[in-house]
This record gives sequence, C-alpha cells and structure tokens, in this order.
Amino acid sequence: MDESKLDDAVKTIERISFSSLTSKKFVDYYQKNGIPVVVTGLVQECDWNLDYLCQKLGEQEFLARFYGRERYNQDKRKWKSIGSGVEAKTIRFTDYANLLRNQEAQKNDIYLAKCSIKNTLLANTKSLTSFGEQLGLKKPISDLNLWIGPAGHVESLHYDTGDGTLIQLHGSKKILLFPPSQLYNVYPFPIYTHLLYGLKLRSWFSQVYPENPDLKTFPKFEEALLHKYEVILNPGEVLYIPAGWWHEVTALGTEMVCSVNRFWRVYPTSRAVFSWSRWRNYLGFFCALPYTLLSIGIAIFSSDRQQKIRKILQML
Ligand SMILES: O=C(O)CCC(=O)C(=O)O
Repeated sequence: MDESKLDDAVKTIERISFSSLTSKKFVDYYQKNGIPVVVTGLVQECDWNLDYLCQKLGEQEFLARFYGRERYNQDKRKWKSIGSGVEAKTIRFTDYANLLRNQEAQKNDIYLAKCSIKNTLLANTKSLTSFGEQLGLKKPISDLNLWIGPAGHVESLHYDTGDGTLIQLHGSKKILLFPPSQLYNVYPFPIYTHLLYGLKLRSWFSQVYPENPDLKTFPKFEEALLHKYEVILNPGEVLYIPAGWWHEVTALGTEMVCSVNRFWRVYPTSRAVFSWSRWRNYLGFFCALPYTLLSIGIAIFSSDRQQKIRKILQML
C-alpha cells in the first residue's frame, strides 16, 4: 500500500479536559467500551525532574533493566528476553541519576521500569493517590509504578491484561496504539515461546518494529497500520490504556523522562472474560511453569541461591 495512505490512516487519541468530564462519563463511555483517551488537567502540581527525584528517592534501591542498544539492530525473533525478563540489577537512585547525567543510561539503554513507589516519600503524592477515584476507576491491581529513563528509550509494542493509566510527570512520550482486534496482525510472539524461555520472553510482545516494519516477513501488519493510533503525552496528562490495547512507548526529547503508571481491574468484568488476549496470557503463564520451576530447582542448588531465586520471582 502507498505509504502516504498509511500515514493518513493514523488516528489520534481523543484529549479531554477533566473539567468537562465526570467519573460517570469516563466509566460509561471510555472504560465500558474500552476506548483509550488522554485526560488533561487532572494531575497538576507535579514536575518530577531529576533533582526532585534525587531529593525524594536518594539512596533507595530500585531494579534497573539493562536493555542494551544491540537488541534494536536485531530481528525481534532473535530476542531471548524482553520486559521484566531482561537482565536487571539493583541500583541506588542517586547512582542511576548519575548514569542519566553522564549519558551512560542512554548509551546502554538502562531503564527504571515498573518500580513501585509504595515505600518512598513519593507514595503520598495527593494527585496520584486520588486520580483513579476521580475518574471512577475501581480496584487498583498494582502499586503506583515509576518508569524513568533516558530520551530515546522504547518500551516495545505489547499489551497488558489490566486497564492501564500512564501519567506523564517530566518530559514527553510518544505512544503508538493498536486495538485488541489487531492481535494477530501485529504478530505476537507465539505462546509456546514460554516453554523455551519461561517468562524471559513474553507472548504479549509483538515481533514487529511498528515504526519500521518488515512487511515482507509480517505482511498482515499492513492491515494493522490502518488501525494505528498515535499520541504525544505531555507533563500532567493521563493516558487511559484499556486492557488488550497494544502500545509502544518512546521517551522523547534529550533528557530524562519520567512517568508513573497504575493498573486497574477491568470493568465491566465481561470485557475481561471475553478477551482472548487475556486468556492467551494465562496460557503463556501456564506454559512458563516447567521452565520457571526448573530454574527455581537449579537456583536452590547453586551457591548464590537467594539472589537467583529473587531474580526469578522478580519476573513474575
Ligand atoms: O512508560 C513506559 O515506558 C511504558 C509504560 C507502559 O507500558 C504502561 O503503562 O503500560
């Protein structure tokens, strides 16, 4: 297909000001129907720049993912790990801040991903503890998690099984989205991947580079491109990502970018029950069991038992 036609097909996500939204409208229209939306004017007083984060997180330790730049030059089908399956190391926040300041984090694509703020001074940030209720979201199924990294970092195309909210707190991010109907047009890693790699590699990630797709290898992706959405998320904005929606998140600009996300129970329950994306995740976890149990068995008999078991549990 003509590339300009594909560009024309890119859809934008609706932006709505919180002042013109009620929790009933959010739930009845966006959540019940599983429609993504950017809500503005809901989270106001935060600018989580690096100095502020150092002040609040200082010597506390977090798990940093060492993605490495090499992987993006590879055919994704050669990947052996992704998401929380990648090599991760515990690091003090001030040390990570230094890696950001001296560009090391950018050079080696080191990302503080999905780090809970529960036991930090940031935990009681008013607008973050109240925004879910204000939108009418019920039952958080995760903590508030930090996502901090260098400009240029890409969280590869994947979906989640909970309803997600991504809150931008410093810098901007570009998010590409595809609806759940495009599941097979974005070529997820097959479920049997988990038999070979446990939870290191994940069947809820796509094998395609959506910004530079190899259409000879992945011809059905052309159809997915007709359903592509794109949005830039700026500080203070909240993106609602319904369960099953594919999303790829790129940190923009030249400096550190920071967001917080939280997952919520899918409502109404029928949206979860009738979601094949969700069931294939459960199947994936089931297929990962033999590999995971074997890894735990091997870890038990190794000298650095505790560290190995901790690493396996971190992947769950
Ligand atoms: O911000 C990121 O890098 C990824 C966030 C994400 O995948 C999510 O909120 O579901």
